[in-house]
Amino acid sequence: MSSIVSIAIGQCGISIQEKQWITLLQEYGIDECGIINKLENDKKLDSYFYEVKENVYKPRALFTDLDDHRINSLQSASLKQLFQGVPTVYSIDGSHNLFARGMYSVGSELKDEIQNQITYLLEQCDSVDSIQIQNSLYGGTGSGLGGLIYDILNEVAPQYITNNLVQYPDLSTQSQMTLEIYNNILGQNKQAHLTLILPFCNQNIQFLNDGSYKIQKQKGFDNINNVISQIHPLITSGSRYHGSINASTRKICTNIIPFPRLKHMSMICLPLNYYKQKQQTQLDYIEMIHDSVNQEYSFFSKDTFRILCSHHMIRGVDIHQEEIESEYNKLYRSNNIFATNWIPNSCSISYCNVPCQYNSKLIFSIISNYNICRHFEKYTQQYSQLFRRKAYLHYYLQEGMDEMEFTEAESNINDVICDYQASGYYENVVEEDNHDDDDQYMLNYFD
Ligand SMILES: Nc1nc2c(ncn2[C@@H]2O[C@H](COP(=O)(O)OP(=O)(O)OP(=O)(O)O)[C@@H](O)[C@H]2O)c(=O)[nH]1
Ligand SMILES: [Mg+2]
Repeated sequence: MSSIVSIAIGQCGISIQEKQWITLLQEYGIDECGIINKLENDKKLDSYFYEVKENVYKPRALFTDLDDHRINSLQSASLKQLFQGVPTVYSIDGSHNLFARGMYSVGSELKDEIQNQITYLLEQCDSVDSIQIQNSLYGGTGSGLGGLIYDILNEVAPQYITNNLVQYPDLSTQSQMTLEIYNNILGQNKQAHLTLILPFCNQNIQFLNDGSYKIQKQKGFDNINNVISQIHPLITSGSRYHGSINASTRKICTNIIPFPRLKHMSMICLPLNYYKQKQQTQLDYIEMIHDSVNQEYSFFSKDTFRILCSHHMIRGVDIHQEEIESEYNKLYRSNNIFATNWIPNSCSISYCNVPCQYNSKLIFSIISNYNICRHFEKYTQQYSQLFRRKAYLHYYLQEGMDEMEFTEAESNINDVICDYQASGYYENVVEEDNHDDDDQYMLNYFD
């Protein structure tokens, strides 16, 4: 049985992962002390958990941070017994919101311990399905310590799938922190060896949740984290459960990554993303199929999708494969969506016959499209403005960073943008102009 190792980095990563373990406990029927209540045959327990003694399970997880605040609260939360003995590696020095402290000065003191813990977790697995990393690229810890951990993984586990569920800045709003622009690009530069990157924006998820951006601050991140916590177990469900046409994590990655650097996906999960808009009883696969390529339901950006390729996982009961395939076929050949036409079967579909605990019918879509490229273009521009004047650079250099790394990061992101453009970005824009004269956005965008 293939196992999944989870690594949480910084406050955002740890908070989301804490919720994810609650989701997984419910899915597997394990209580908060790690004791299994009822063994079900279709549940592959040793994927996310490992058995420490008879019927007692622990998460295959590692929690890391550059301060002890969030890690300490894990020890006092309702899951403290579950997390007892789960490795935590942290410092009390803080990142000061600097990538360089996570990657170099403070991070380097933690490097050996993190490497040992990751190696130990991997050695505990009979075989590894994938390594999951959860963080934000806004902060110094998520980006810097994240970058260090990406490097460690490339050193000790280059053969495994690494997927990074990562919080990206929202395209439509102002920055929260000045230095997030540096942290973000420097952190992304370190993602070169990861297999799959799954970005989400808090604002978009909150909007899907209750139709308002504003409520987020009052409510904290609980709602958002609840939604995100359900995503990772879905990606691996093809590896964990029976399906008539099943797709393991590796199979999905192979189909949706036509070029090594184009690995940033948009995700849609229905009915999760409908939230209160639609009742469970109203759900039908045909309508969900159409919404599964609608950017309005995306976790990342609501900009028009220009689809390079996609994978749709249908999970549940009453699946009529032929009907679903024919509907996707019609959709991808229609003028209703912008899909690349030079990849003959750009839409792959898999079926998992074990429904998830919340929904009897579910479609989880991973879509490779050009929205991330817009984000890169906007952010590199801001980054270059700061870097040209060497603003804030001294903080990073004091922590042992070389100025060359700033230049290299800028150049690497520009290479990714070029790869997106070479894969048909402009062609899609021309197509759209023919279809929709009112959409001035892209015309202005390239002026
Ligand atoms: N969805 C979600 N986002 C969060 C959460 N906590 C923080 N964030 C977002 O993550 C970004 C900051 O990242 P943090 O994880 O707090 O920072 P960090 O990685 O710990 O880095 P430093 O604290 O700067 O060392 C901000 O954009 C927050 O809005 C959370 O629990 N859930
Ligand atoms: Mg923090």
